[in-house]
Amino acid sequence: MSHLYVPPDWNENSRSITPQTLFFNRRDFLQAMTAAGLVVGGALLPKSAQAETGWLDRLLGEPDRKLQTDFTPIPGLKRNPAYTVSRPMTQEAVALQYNNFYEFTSVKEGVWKLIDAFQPRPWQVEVSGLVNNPKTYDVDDLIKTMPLEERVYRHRCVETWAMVVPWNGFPLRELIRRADPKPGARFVKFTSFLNPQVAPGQEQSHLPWPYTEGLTVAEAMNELTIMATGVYGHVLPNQHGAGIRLVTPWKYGYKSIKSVVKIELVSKQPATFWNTLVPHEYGFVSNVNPDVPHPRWSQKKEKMIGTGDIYPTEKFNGYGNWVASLYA
Ligand SMILES: Nc1nc2c(c(=O)[nH]1)N[C@H]1C(S)=C(S)[C@@H](COP(=O)(O)O)O[C@H]1N2
Ligand SMILES: [Mo]
Repeated sequence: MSHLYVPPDWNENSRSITPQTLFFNRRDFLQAMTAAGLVVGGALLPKSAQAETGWLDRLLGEPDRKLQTDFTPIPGLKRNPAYTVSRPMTQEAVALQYNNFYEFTSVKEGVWKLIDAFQPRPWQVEVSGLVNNPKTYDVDDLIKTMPLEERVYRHRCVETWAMVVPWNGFPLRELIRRADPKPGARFVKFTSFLNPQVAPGQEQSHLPWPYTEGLTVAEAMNELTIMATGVYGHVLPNQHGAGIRLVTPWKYGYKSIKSVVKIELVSKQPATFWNTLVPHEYGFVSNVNPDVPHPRWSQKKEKMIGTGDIYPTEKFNGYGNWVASLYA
């Protein structure tokens, strides 16, 4: 049985969206990929860095399979009404089948197909560095002890696709307060897992694994910044970055690092995955801004996955009220 999330504000508009098929079909997938010219890999990588091979063979070698949708709802989860989005929610089946997770593949439509070997439980996250109380947490304990809430946020990928999803999790600042930063802490460095045995993309040695990201301490302490332990009313499915991920909705999607194993308070701006790989395309700050084009495309508009609806891109992805003062 599937238990696809039914949003509390489910409206006519989102109900009329036709979800993608819940079944993976190799032939249709390959036809779609070839038609879209996507056989080499994801748009974030410039052509010169697109050296991924092997994903096609892996996909062809596996049987067609059904998308997992039978997630257990989190009881008593409350939506925080302070965060509303004036666009329809993205259908869960759409978000589950269109992911950026380069540890597995650069083909967004193929991530969910390659993710079964990934075991996100038990999942530990270390909070350390320039803090008085370093500690390693078990994610299931965090889910029980942190102020868990649901927040509907926009998500804007630097590639111009966008979605609206209900994350659940807690503000990162709660975790940072518990850690009690020392005076020299100015940045927060995030590190994702490293395990090429389950993540075939990590066999690509020209990429700077593990995936890393960073924020200033002020950005990390902003009330918008959350650590998501779930989405659509349940825990995170593998492809969305289980066991725990960062969500910074005013920044391009690549800042929202998935499957975090370490959060460190540091004194210097940390190196990050995309900035290390292609520094002239992906800066450290990476706030959504329609007036600053990507070197290879405009950022003026964005396309909602699932519906294909096009909207003008907003500065700070529409979250200026919360974050503009950080950059004044
Ligand atoms: N570890 C890791 N985190 C990551 C990525 C990745 O490849 N690896 N991709 C990023 C990008 S580019 C985007 S747009 C979002 C996509 O999140 P979603 O697949 O849950 O929609 O995850 C971000 N976090
Ligand atoms: Mo992205």
